Amino acid sequence: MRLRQSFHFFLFGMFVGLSLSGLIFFGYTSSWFSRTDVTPWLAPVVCEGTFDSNLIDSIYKQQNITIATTVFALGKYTRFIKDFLESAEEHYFVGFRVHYYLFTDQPEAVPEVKMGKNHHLTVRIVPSMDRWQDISMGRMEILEKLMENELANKVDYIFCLDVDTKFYGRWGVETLGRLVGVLHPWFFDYPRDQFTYERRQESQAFIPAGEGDYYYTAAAFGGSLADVHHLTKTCRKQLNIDAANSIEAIWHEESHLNKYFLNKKPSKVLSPEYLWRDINMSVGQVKIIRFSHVAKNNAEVRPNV
Ligand code: 5GW
Ligand code: MN
Repeated sequence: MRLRQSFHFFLFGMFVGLSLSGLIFFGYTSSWFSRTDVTPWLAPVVCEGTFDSNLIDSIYKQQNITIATTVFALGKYTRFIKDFLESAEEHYFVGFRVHYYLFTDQPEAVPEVKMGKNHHLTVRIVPSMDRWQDISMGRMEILEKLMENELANKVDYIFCLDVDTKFYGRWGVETLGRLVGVLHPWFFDYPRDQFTYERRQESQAFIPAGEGDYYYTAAAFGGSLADVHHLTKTCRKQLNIDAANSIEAIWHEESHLNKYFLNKKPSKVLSPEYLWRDINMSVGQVKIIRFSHVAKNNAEVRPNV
C-alpha cells in the first residue's frame, strides 16, 4: 500500500517536473525568437538602452574615421534640405568627421546651413528626372560611381538617406558597421507574410513566401564603403535586368534592397528609432525618435507620374 502510494507520488512528481521543464524550455525558445535586441544571426539591433553613448564615442574617437552621407533632392524635394541639414547638424555624428554629398538638379535652391566642426557639404548637380522610377534607379548608379571614383580610400563608412526627413535625437557611432539596415517603421512588429516584398518570380527582387527576415526601409542604409558599394552595384544590376524585362518591383529599389539583405545579412540592424514616421504612428512603441520621415503631401511634391 505504501509502496503504491509513493509510486503514485513519484509519477505525479515526474508529471510536474516534466511540465515545468517543458514550460521553461518553451519559454526559453520563444523568448529567444522574440528577442528584439539581436537578430537570429546574432547581429545587434540597435535601440535605446543597448549601448552607452559616451563609452562608444570614446572608442571611436581613437580612430580617425570619416562618414560620407548621401542625400538626393530633385524637383520639389529641395524644400526638405534645410530641415534635414539643420537637424543633422544638431544630432548626426556630432564631433566626428562627416562629408555630406547632396545631389540636386537645382543647386541654387540649396540653402546656406552652417556646418559644425569637421562637417562638410558638397553639392553635386544631377540632371532633372521626372519619373520616380528613374530617380530610384539613377540613385543606385550615382552612388555606385561616387564610391568608385571619389570615395574609395577616402572615407570609412557611408550612409544613404532620404531627404524628406528630420533628426530629433542622436544618430552616432553606435550605427556603424560593415553592412547596416534599418527596420521599416510600418512593419517591424508584423509577421513576415505581411511584408510587402516583391512576390512575382519574374522580378530579380522576388522573395518567396516564408522567406525573409525583416522588412528594411530604403530611406536609410549604410555600412563600410566596400560593402555599400557592393550593395549599390548589385541593386543597380538587378534594377537593370528588371527594366530590360519590362518589370518594375512593387516598391522599386526598396524591394531590391530587401532582396539584397536576404542574401547578405546586415551585420547591424537599426531599430525604427532610426527611421520613424511623423504621422500616423503611436510613439509608445519606441523609447526615442532619432530620425523620422516628415509629413509630406505626395500629390504636391511629386512630379506627375
Ligand atoms: C518621389 C516619388 C515620385 C516621384 C519623385 C520622387 C522624388 C524622390 C523626387 O521628385 N525628388 C527626390 O529628390 N526624390 C528623392 O528620393 C528624395 O531624396 C526622397 O527622399 C527619395 C525617396 O522618395 P520619397 O521620399 O518620395 O519616397 P517615400 O517612400 O519615403 O515616400
Ligand atoms: Mn522619403
